[in-house]
Order: sequence, then C-alpha cells, then structure tokens
Amino acid sequence: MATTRVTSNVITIERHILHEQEAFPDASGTLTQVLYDIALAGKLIASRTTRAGLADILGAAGQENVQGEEVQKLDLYAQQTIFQLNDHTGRLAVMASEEEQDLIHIPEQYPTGKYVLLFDPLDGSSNIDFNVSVGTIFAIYRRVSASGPGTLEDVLQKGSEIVAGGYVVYGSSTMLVYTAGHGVYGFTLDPSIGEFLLSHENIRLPDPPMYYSVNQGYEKYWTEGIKRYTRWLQGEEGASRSLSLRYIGSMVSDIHRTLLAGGVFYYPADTRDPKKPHGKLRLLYEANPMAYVIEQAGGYASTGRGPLRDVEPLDLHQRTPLFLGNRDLVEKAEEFIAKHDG
Ligand code: AHM
Ligand code: MG
Repeated sequence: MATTRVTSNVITIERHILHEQEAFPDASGTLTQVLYDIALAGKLIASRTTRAGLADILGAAGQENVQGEEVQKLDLYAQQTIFQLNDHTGRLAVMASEEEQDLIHIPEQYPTGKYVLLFDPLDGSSNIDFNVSVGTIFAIYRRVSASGPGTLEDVLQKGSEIVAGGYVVYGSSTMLVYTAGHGVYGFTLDPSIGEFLLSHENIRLPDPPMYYSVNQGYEKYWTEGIKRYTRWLQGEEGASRSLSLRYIGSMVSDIHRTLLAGGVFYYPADTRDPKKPHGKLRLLYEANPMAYVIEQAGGYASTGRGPLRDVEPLDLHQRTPLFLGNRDLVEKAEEFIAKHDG
C-alpha cells in the first residue's frame, strides 16, 4: 500500500530557531522565545499594513473600524503590539523604542528577565500613504545590570555586544530577516497558513555588487569626501566600475535590497541642520541591528570614520552617519572621508 509522504523541507521559523538553539546545549530557550514573539508581532503588524489604505475608510464614521476597534495610526499600533507581546513574559529587563522618549519599563506586576529589546516599530512610516514598504527593526542584548528593573546602562550598549538582531519588511510579501551570530536567515510569510517559512538560507552579500543607495537630493549639503565618494561609485574618481542607483527612502527596504543584490547604503552627515551634524538614522535601534545583519552576511558597517558597532552610545536616541554594504565599498567611503574631510 502506498504511504503518504509529507515533505520535510518546509522549515518554519520556530523549527529553525529551535534548531539553532540545539548548537548551545546550555541555552535556556529564552532568546528563542523572544525571537518567536517578535515574529508573532511581525505577523500582526503585517496584517494591518496590508489594510493601511482601508483603515481610514472603514474607520471614518465615529473613528471605529468594522471590528469596533478604534482606528489607530499604524506606527502606534506596531509600538503597542511589540510592547504587549513582551511586557509580561519575564524574558526582558527593559525595552526602548523610537516611539518612546524614555526607557520602557516592564510593568511592576510582571517579572523582569535577562534580555533587553530595542526596536523601531515601524520605520519609514511616512511612506505608508504612498504604498511604499515599511519595516520593523529589532536588536536584542543581554542585560548588564544584575536584577530588578532594567537601567539606561542596559540599553546604552555598543553594537558589538548585540546578541541577535534583524528586521521585518512589509513589502510585496512580508519577510523576517535575522541573525543570532551564525549567519543571516530570511523567512517569508505565507499568508495562507500564517507562518514564516525559511526562504533565504545563509544570506551572503553578492559580489560584484549592483547598487549604491543614498538620498542624492541632499548632495549640495555633503562634504567634499562624500561628493567624491559618490562620483567614485558612479565610475569616476579613478573607479574601475560603476554602480546603478536605487533609493526607496525606507531604510528596511533599502537595506534588504543591498543585502540581496550587493552594494552600499549610506546616510551621511550633512550640513542641512548645523544643530544635527550626525546624519538622520538612530544608532541604537536602526543602525546597530542593520550593521549586525550586514556584517553577518560578509559585509561591513562604518560611521565613515571607523566600525559602527564600536561606537559608545551616550543617548537613547542618538543619531549616526552610516555606511553599510560590501566591505570594499564601505572601506572606500572611509578612505575618501579621511582624505578629503580631514
Ligand atoms: P523614520 O524613523 O522617521 O521613519 O525615518 C527613517 C527613515 C528611513 O527609513 C530612511 O532611510 C530615511 O528615513 C529616509 O530619509 P530621507 O527622507 O531624508 O532620505
Ligand atoms: Mg525609524
């Protein structure tokens, strides 16, 4: 009698994370659970972002949608979803987010745990009105304080201390990409079964790279080094090849493409606002987790003056110039900056 064969090459995110954990017999499984909660948050946020244009229509009368829920801005929804999935689990000491000015403490009635979660719940949310992809970025650290409520010291850790990091991109499909220090893995959400399935195994930045990615509209505010570096990417300044330009203006998508196609994404410091000489992107919950992903995929992340993940954070929301991508392209940026910007 014929037996039914069930295909074994479908790997859910849960199976994958558990498999990774097996390499560490002493692991308690806490990190696995934190990652799994982030994947769950990603699914919930994805189901809202795909309905983004409908929220206003359905909620227009009386500010309530068809389920009787209050219509919320998507970034607030994303913030609350991640917080509520993680506030009571006993796995986290403290959280911090782009959406909250101060540390996000675990409510007193719940226990604290050994990890710290930093996140940008919905990066690029200004793009939602134009149906452009947005994303969630996350970074996980071990707490450094001994016990009790987490502290600022737990959150202000260098990127080199990161334990796991990645992003969820809400694009033409929803993907979760993460690394826990053993390569970069990508999972695509199958909406028909509501599961993230392994679709991109051990991602490496391709070489030769295809694109450079920067907001060239700000060129007149750039330093001489950045201007010349960009011309080098375009095939001038003694370059032996030229790259094509892609810029979405949604960091998660721009990094995702850089990861899969090869190239460099940069958001340099500029002179638009003399009070903000450090670029736009935030060190703790935007730059560092993306830097970890890029480096785990064989690339390099720099401030333009040295390794990004060596920067000592001083402030929860501090900004940093950044260059992420294929190592030779990022090192070239450092060369141009050192030579022309002193
Ligand atoms: P946000 O955190 O307020 O959403 O801003 C971050 C976004 C990034 O996704 C993107 O890389 C950058 O802002 C684009 O900025 P610009 O419009 O200056 O090019
Ligand atoms: Mg952001």
